[in-house]
Amino acid sequence: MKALLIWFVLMNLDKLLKTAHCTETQDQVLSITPKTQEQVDILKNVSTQYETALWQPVSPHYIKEDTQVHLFVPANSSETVKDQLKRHAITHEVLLANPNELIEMQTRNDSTDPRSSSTFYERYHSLEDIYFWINRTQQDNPDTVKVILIGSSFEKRPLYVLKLSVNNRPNKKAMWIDCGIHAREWISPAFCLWFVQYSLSFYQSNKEITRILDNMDVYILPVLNPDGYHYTWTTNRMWRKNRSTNMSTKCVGVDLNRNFDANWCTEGASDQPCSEIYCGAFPESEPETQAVADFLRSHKDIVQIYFSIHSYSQMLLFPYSCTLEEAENHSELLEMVKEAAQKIQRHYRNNYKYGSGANTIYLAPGGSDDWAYKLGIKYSFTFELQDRGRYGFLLPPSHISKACNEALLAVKTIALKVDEKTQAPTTPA
Ligand code: 9B3
Ligand code: ZN
Ligand code: ZN
Repeated sequence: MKALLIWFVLMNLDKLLKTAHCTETQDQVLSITPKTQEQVDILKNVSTQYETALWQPVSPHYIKEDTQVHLFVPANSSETVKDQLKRHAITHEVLLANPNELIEMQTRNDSTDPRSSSTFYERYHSLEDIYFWINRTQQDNPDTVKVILIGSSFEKRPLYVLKLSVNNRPNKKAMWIDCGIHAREWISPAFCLWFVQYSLSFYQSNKEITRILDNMDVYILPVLNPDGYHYTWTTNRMWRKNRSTNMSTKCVGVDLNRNFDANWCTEGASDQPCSEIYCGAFPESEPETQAVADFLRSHKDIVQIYFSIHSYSQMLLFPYSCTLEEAENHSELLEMVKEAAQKIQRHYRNNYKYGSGANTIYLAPGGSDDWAYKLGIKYSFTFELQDRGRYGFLLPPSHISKACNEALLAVKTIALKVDEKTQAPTTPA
């Protein structure tokens, strides 16, 4: 018996040691709420000086009193960071004790694993898989799906847009949806795939999607930032920006949602290349931004609705984010997101905030929705999908279907409203 026990202990020594040490040696996500201006300043310092990744807010600049900060702390800075917090009597909670386990769960579930029980659309997919899926989707639906190459990324990966078109009615209008502007927001590309699959499956059986597709073409860009997305699969799950490099700095990447020409690089963006909200050298300096902007400029007469999909925090936003001024059709846009949020509440019992970007999250210039709005696309939206911080960017695959269905309901609600408003009246009043 004793021998058996000794044998057991020896066999599991590594595991036992690891568990005993786990609070010191593992990556963690902490939730910290600074109570005083001093604590705010300490926290700003900690998140910039040590190797950490801010989840919320997006940049130290936005850290303020009595508002939760979500901070990813890698194992090697764990001790120093906690020390600093302790020394200034800043309390923290562990939001995620083992983010690595979550990360591993979400990556091994890719289609290379045939044992995976959930369906293709309830898993996250590598960039290679998504390219493969784009190709196959077009081949399987040659009459409705076209693939358009709109440009390429900094690292020369193709930017493919899927065009869904069920008929050739003259003067057809269109809707645009882009996903994956920010690399770590994995639920976003998952939504674009979900939307395409839903549209192809339920055209003719669901009356809302049928009406939408009968009356408009849909352009879908599943991964706006393929270099960043690829990087989150191979190297750093927390990466946000693209992967462009510049002679004048060692820091990599531009925040593509600060690189559009809408009050570019004013308050709410940074001209520092090492910042997570770096606006780039000039508006549309990045090939990804330029490809999207060129495509929308050349289709601005037909595109009526613009959607950009992000995560996390559950918000339905519309212009402006780049100024506190109200958009010309503010009340119309507010009405639409309000209806969408109410429907989500009723169907899925989940709460989404809504409003203009600047009033609802923060003042932020250079975003794609504001730029599209200024271009003349008067129904322009940014969605922040699930969740509200429980898992943050590491939303487990088991939550994909609910998160996507909520967003789908919001897209359908808004698209139908726009369709209704813009139908030429059949009989004059
Ligand atoms: C930011 C801007 Cl600049 C915008 N126009 N609309 C939404 C946002 C929020 C996203 C961001 O880029 O910070 C959330 Se991840
Ligand atoms: Zn984002
Ligand atoms: Zn976000």
